[in-house]
This record gives sequence, structure tokens and C-alpha cells, in this order.
Amino acid sequence: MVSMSTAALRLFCKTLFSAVLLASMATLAHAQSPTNTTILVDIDHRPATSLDGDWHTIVDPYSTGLYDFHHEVKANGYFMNAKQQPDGGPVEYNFAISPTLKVPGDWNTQRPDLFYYEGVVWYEKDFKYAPKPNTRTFIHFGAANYRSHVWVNTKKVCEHEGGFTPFDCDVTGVVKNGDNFVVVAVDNTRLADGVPTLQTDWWNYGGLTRDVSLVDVPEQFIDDYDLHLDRANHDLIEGYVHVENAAHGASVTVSIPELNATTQATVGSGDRAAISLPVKSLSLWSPDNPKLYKVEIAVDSESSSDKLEDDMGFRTVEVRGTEILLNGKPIFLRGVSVHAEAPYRTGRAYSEKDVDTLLGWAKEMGCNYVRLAHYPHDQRMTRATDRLGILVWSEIPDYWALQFDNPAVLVKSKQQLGEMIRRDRDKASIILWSVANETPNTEARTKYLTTMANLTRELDPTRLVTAALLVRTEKTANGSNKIVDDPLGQALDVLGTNEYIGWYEQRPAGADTTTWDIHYQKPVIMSEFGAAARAGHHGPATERWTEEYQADVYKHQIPMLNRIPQLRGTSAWVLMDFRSPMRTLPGLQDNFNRKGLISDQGEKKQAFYVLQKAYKDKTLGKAE
Ligand code: GCB
Repeated sequence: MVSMSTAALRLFCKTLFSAVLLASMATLAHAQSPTNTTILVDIDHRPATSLDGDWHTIVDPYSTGLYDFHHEVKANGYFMNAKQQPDGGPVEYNFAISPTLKVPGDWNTQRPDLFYYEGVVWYEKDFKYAPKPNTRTFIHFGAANYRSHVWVNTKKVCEHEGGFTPFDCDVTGVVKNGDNFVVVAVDNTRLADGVPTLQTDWWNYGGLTRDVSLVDVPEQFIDDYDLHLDRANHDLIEGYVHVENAAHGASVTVSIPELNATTQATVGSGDRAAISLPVKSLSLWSPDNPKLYKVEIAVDSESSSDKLEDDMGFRTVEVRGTEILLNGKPIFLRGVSVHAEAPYRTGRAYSEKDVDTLLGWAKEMGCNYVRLAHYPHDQRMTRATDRLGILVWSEIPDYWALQFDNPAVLVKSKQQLGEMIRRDRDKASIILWSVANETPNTEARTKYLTTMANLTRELDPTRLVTAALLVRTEKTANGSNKIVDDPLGQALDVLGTNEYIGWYEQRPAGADTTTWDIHYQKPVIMSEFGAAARAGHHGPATERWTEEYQADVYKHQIPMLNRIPQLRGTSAWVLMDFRSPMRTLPGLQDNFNRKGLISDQGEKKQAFYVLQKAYKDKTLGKAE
């Protein structure tokens, strides 16, 4: 008899309390809203004026800064940054004397009173600006969770939805010589029709969580490019350079000085120049050889020119039957899932130091791969994986039970997918784009995510499309059988599967009697498996929450994983303990998901060493 899979049961329990608990929370209206379209790629190589640092902030749970007492949008909201005039009406706010928050940074971990806060916080910063002729000016936001409305010198310049992807507000003509100010209303209210939706097993850190900067670009500028190695010909780099506001006949040059390679192309239809750059003796990027080349990209015309430099690796990735091929050779992905949680201090990770610590641990464990869960991480992360030679699964937060029958939600998913790919398509380390995690198997879901998978391929045909699927379980005479037949598998190049034998179902030894029945001849990555333990909590291996129990789960998982012939990767759940409001057990969880192999304070648990040994000895997994 087919039982309800334990994974499905888990999902059901997790969503039970969602209801409309938060339906009444204040959210900002889409008032007077220029929608945002620009994303400046390679932003970290452009000269920029940082707006990081202290911003004045006003916590506004009722959205008083935007709405009047009859909930009409105010003409004189907080975005006016008004000052009390001696003979004027009352001004009941004042950014200049309001407390500050650091940017980048979530608000939750900066002030105890904001730890659980979900709602609107207004940010204000004064800045100086000296206009240059023939330039466009943008304010770049690395990410702001979850919705943002931006005003400069009282004028609305953009808004953005989605907490983990970048956006650039065009402020040309709005910024003026001398003193300027920018006001941002950031709202992290969870939305039933958001991406992600109401339930997530991670902390809903709000605020300007990544860098903010002011960027001048020429009138004609490079805003997007794709340069990748041809799968069939490793002596050819192909792709395009997109030029915004391109002058007629503008010419694009792409060069790799170290290879003495250069090519020129004219900007044509769609403001793109098609690139075809022959290269000789290219050193292919791989985990063993994370070679990055300086790539120079320039556009020139009589009136204007722009140039960019990037550090790029070149490699190919493809699927052959049940194998994943990197540069034409089968590879096994020895990995771990990583949340963008800051080690030691908790909160959203954003710094070079956060990235170095997290990836340093992954390397120490013997990983050649990380799954960046469950949303795009800071660009520092994917720059570092490029440098360190760590392959990446990158995903958008199409997590659990989105409103799959709501076309407006699909628009949001598509937007986040586009933003993720656009920002990171220059990173050789990323080989997998994931469109979803543990979604319910319904017709609406399959249609929605098939659309997403197809769009991914359209936007980036050079990488592989995956998703973390739920798995069905059937009892057998000796144990259980895990069946991977989710129809979404059809739309994917690589199947991700999550299972928690030993934690949410059965005991650790349950893995010994579990068989796998995979209905697709495709590579499989065990995208999650694991168990919880509090670091330093010891006891018999039969006792939950002890390091011994967690280690025992891994000891039983490894042989089972080795019995799955088409297994091509593993990303254990999870590298480090991370904050989650779902995890309330005092003394053991204290609002942390404790499935980390390392605690949030950097203590390695016993299971870390179990997995490390398997990875270092290469006793887990086969590439072919
Ligand atoms: C899952 C989810 C992940 C959770 C994890 C858990 O299946 O994909 O986001 O944190 O399980 O610990 O339950």
C-alpha cells in the first residue's frame, strides 16, 4: 500500500499553521511606482561610491510614513524627509535624530527590539554628489528583504520585490550637485503571494542586507554579457555583450590579454553584439584548477565608450546519461548545503569574512561543491567559489507551497530567476540553477515549475537545471523503498532529492534497509540529508539531539547513498546551524535549526568528521 510519504507529511505539518495569520500586516502599496528593470552586472568591478555605513532609521509597523489615517497614500510621507518649520504644521518624525542601523546588515540582529520584527523600516542617508557630463547614475542595492521603495530627494525612483537579488535605481537627473538624500522603505512582511511565501525554515531577516552604492556609467553602457566556453569546442568562447542605449554601429571588444585573444563585434539587433572568441591553450576552470582570466569588455562609438573588467573561468558542464560531465569528464559533487547565515554573530551573511569562514569550512570538509540554499547568496560568495574552485548549486526561493496557481506569483519567480542568472552567469563555479525546493506534487505546481525550468534553459542554455524534490516512500518486507517519480523530474537535467531517514522518519539504521527506485535515467544529487544535534551535547548514539546520534545518522547514510547507482552528488544538510523561528525547543534549538555539522559558534560536531572522512577518502559517491 502506498503510504503518504513522510516528506509530504512533514511539509503538511510545516504549512499547517500558515493560515492567514499575517494577512492583516501592514504592507506598502504599489503607489506611484516606476518598476525596476536595470541590473548592472559585474558591479563589483565598476568604480562606485559606497553608501554603506550608518543610515538613520524609523521603525514603522503601521506604515504611517506612507498612509494617512484613512489609509490613503500620503503626499507628504516620510520620503519627504521633512524638517519642522517654525510656522509649519507638526512634523512627527525626524530622520536626523532617529537611531541608525548599519548597512549592509539585517535589522534583526542589530537591535534587540527588532529581533522578531516583521514590517516596514524606513532608512535615510545623506550623501554628496558631483554630477559628471554624459553619464547615467544608479543607486545599486545588492539586496533588500523583501520589498523596497526608494526615493531620492523626495522623488520615487524605483521599487523592487524579492529579498535576495540585486536592483539598480536610475537616479539620473534626480541626484543634484551637492547635498542629496535617499530614503528607502524596506518591508519584510511575509506574503502569501510572495516568493518565498509565508513558511520558511529560516529567519526572515529584514533590511538593506547587502551593499548599497552610487554608480556612474556612461550614457552608453554595458549592462549584461554572457561569455562561456563552447561545449563542443574548447578553443572557442561564445556569447554576447548587451549594451544599453547603444549608439548606431557601436563596436564591442572582448579581450583576454593573458591568452592574447581579442575579438570585435558590432552591436546589432536587441542591442547585443554576438561574441565568438577563439582561444588557444586555455587552462580550463575546475575544482582542481580554479583558473580565472582577466577579461576586458569594452564598447566604443564616436559619442561614448564604456569598459569593464571581469575575472572569469571557462569550463563546460553537461549531462551524459546519468553522469555529470565537467569539461567532458564525469565528476562526483562532494558537497554541503549552506545558508547565508553569518558565522559567530548570526544574522544575514554579507562580508568577505563571512564567506571565507563558511567556504573555508566546506573546503576543510573536503567539499568540491556547495548548494547555496535557499536563495541567491551575496555576490562575494560566488566570487569566492570561483576563486576557490567550489562548484555551486544556486537557487531561487521557490520554496515549499508557493501559490502555484497564481499567475502573479509566477511573475515574481521569473523575475528572481532572471535577476539571479543575470548577476551570476559570469561565474564558472555555478553549474546548477535550481528552480525549487520540496514543492507539493500538484498539476499546478508541475506546470509552474516546468515553465520555470524552460525559462532557465532559455536564459542560460550552458548550465544544468535542477530542483530539490520530495520523495515517496513505500513499506517493503524488509524496510522501505524510496520512489523518485515526481513528474517535475521530466523538466530537469539533474534530479535533487531530499530525505531525512533517521530524523523525521525511522531511526538512523532505517537507511540500512532502504532501497531507491528512481524513475528517470538522469543524474541524482542527494540535495539534503542529515539530523539535528546541539554542539557539546553528548550521550548514547540512540539519543536524539546528541552529537553521537547525528554522527550515527551519517554513518548509516553513507553506505545507503553508495547503493544508489546514479548518485552524482551529495549536499548534506547543513554546514552550520542557522536561525529559524520554526525551531522553538528550549535548551536544544533555541530558535536555531541544529542540523549544522558545525554550530553557529564554529564548534565542529562529530558528524562533521564522519562526512569529512568519507569526502577526503573518496568513499562516498562515484562519478560514473
Ligand atoms: C528541508 C528543507 C530545509 C529545512 C530542512 C530541515 O527539507 O528543504 O529548508 O531546513 O528540511 O531541517 O527540516
